[in-house]
Amino acid sequence: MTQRLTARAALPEGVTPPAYDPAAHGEGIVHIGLGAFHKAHQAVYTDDALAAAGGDWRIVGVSLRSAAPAEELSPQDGRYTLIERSVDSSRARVVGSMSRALCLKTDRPAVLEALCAPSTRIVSITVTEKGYGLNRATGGIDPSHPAIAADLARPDAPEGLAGLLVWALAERRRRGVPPFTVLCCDNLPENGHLVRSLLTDMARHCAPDLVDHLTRDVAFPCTMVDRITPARSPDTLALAQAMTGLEDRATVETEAFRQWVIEDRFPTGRPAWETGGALFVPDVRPFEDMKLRMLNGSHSMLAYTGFLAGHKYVRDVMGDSALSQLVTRHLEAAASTLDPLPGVDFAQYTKQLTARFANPHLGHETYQIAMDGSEKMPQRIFAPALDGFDKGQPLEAFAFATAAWMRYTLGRTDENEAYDLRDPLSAKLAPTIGASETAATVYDRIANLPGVCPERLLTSAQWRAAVIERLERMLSVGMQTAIRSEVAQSGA
Ligand code: CS2
Repeated sequence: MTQRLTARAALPEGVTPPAYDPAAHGEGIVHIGLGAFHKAHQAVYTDDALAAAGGDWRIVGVSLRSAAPAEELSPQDGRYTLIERSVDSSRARVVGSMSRALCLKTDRPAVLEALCAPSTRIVSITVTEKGYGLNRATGGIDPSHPAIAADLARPDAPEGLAGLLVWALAERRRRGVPPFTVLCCDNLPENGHLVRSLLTDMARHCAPDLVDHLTRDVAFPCTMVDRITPARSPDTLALAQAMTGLEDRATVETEAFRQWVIEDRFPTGRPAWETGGALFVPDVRPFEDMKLRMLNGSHSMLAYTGFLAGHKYVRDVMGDSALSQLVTRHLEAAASTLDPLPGVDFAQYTKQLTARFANPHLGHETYQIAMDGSEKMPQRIFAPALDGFDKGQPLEAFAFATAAWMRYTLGRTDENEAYDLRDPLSAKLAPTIGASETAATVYDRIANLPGVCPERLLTSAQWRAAVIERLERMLSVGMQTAIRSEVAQSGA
């Protein structure tokens, strides 16, 4: 039987072990959202910081609902193999920065204690866009979000992110323990401000005397996070075993590239993340805009078009010359909505992104990226479209991406095969059974859903016509042909 990866397991040559003794370092961070992205990103920067500068900064990983991540990690002493895949090499390293893995549902007392421990100075978060229960129009809570509704009903037994953090911050104050810094690592614009406004509104409803404390004493630095991390597949597990000779049920596969830009506001300290290459800046916003609009925006566009054109992986999209031209067009259109960012060359960034997307060793599924479109489109496509609109720039690239998303929400391929939308708004986005829809009725039905499309785009006849024209083509000739005619029309 193959031995399991643990703290004691011997690693073969070529697999990098932690360059420090993990057990000699205490805990300092609770991370909420124990998915592959955290394990490929913040946990790796922390691993590098512990190796370079030490400190009691190991991570207590917490998932809110699923017990699987803790069940995978706990028998392995929190260790896992990270496989970093560039175009010409694959490297395996074992990450030692995670001290424990817990699940709120099954280990509630331990999670609550970790959140209240004076040693916990940072709570970082990756729960995906839809995990917050945010009402984008007000910046406050969305009471119809299941976790928000549950926590409003029982604030003393929180299940969701907002309820849990408000509870923990109140409990720390009651115990006389200074607050932790809240570090949002999800792809949301001004993510720190957004989480502060979410928690403040939650507190207004269930702990009103905490509101001042939240606004005055708790730091919410904004961050831009980047590392393309496909969902784990059976091939990832097999690769980890082939590279390490050990069984590792918690392994993660990712690209070699990584980037982290952070506002340096950590009143109770932080790991030396700069030793792993993190960049500390006074204002993250321009970096966030660049990444959300260029990387994530073109990702969403290529996911909807690519999935419907029959491309399983992003690398296949990049091998389709027509579609890859539209990816470049999208990147350029998104770049032109940005203010100049000193030290960053957007043309260079575009080249780097297309090379990253084309990485032949990453099995990054278009279907994975296509998930949760209603939560992603506003910051990725509509915000730059609106800026472009205000500046009088061409809107074709954004209209094409919007049409592709709307086409995707219909839930059937051009061959009439059904697929699951996987979107919190699925029920509202999906067409009414039996309804006969045209491009215009699909557009009007979706664009007018509350909170989906910004008002000023909604009232633009030019925008509406540009999206409908493209959606009409996608519906009548199919995605593959629509892609080719978009290229022909645009001269991309
Ligand atoms: C992707 C992101 O799934 C998606 O929506 O666009 O997860 C993307 O891979 C990361 O943000 C890269 O840093």
